[in-house]
Amino acid sequence: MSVFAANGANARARRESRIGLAETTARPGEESQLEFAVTRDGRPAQLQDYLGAKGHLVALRQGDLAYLHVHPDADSLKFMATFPTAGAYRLFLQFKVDGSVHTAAFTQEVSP
Ligand SMILES: [Cu+2]
Repeated sequence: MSVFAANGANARARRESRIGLAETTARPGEESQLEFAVTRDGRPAQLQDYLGAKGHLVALRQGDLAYLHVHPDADSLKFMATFPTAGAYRLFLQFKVDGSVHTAAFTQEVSP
């Protein structure tokens, strides 16, 4: 788990909110489920629609910055993503809580 940094100067959000990525084994060319959890004061945060989805996930491959962009099913932060090759990918998750859009970064290793 890591504390997410708010886009603006939102000290309250930084203090009380956490976001985590469930440990995932990702293999190249296979669909992987990436599941995030956002909590405020220890309870699930109320996610708001942002650009028509509860979340937006972009993954950038280390080295050549090849990327993919996926959306979750329905009201969850569960994303199905297929990483094309092995390597380290930097994930950027965007979501909206209390009218503010947040971006959180994670690293996902993809191993054959
Ligand atoms: Cu999107």
